[in-house]
Amino acid sequence: MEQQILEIDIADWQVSTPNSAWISALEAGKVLYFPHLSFSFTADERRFLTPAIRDPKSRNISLDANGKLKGALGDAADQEALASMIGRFRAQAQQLIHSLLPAYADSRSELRMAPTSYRPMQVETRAQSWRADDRRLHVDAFPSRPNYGERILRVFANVNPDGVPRIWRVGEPFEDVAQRFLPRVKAYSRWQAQALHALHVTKSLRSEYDHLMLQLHDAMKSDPAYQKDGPQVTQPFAAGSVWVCFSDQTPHAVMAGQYMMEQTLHLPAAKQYDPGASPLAILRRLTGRALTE
Ligand code: AKG
Repeated sequence: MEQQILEIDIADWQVSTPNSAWISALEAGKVLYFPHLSFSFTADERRFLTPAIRDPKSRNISLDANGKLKGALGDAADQEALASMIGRFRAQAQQLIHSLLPAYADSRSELRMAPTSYRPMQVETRAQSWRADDRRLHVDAFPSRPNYGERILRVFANVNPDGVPRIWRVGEPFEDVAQRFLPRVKAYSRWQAQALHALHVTKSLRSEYDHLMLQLHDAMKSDPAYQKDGPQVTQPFAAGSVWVCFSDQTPHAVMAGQYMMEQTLHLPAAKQYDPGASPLAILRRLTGRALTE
């Protein structure tokens, strides 16, 4: 399999010379790995390096667009300090994306930031259903929030204080995934999509694109032979490193690690450097249908 990880040796969140080879690699579904770029905790923030800071009722700790912190325990001062730490990561992740991908920044009003998350839990001990289990190779797809082909761009930082890497598996190019699984997926049913919307299972009508992405997500995760023997590489992301990928395109699975910061950004596929490289364009080509009507 072609190399799926591209290492970039910079140590500053502001990229001084954006590079078109990096941009095409990212849009081709590769992971950009910055082994020497890190998010730092202040001495005071080191007290947040414990899973006990998370409210057990929430999966993650997150900071929403209005600066509201969710999912954390602690008094008002703790919560404020934690929000400020997560906000600093958000600003740095945004700076990286804006300087690495200047055309995305030009359409800044269309680059929409999702809540920023801090994940202090250990990956290996998480118990989940197969569908929610991110230790299985998958592409991201949202069951309740149809996105009509909008891209899911994510910035991850391993902030482990003890040098423990975050270990991912990274799979084959999206087009190969689609060619492999499309023949097995259930056909789209518009009336079913309408029923899901009427029942508020989905926040808007699930498009055929969203249906196919969910089917690919489930088909990958529920296939043990693919999980074990499908084309893939194991990639440890070092403590004190950052990586970026389009998680709706790059098959990924997390196998081990603890303490991560994460920022998701959404971008219309039409605003990419090469919209033809997007999952929407690939699926349209392979099915011969518009998928978002
Ligand atoms: C996902 O959020 O889709 C993941 O696979 C999680 C990645 C991670 O926890 O490192």
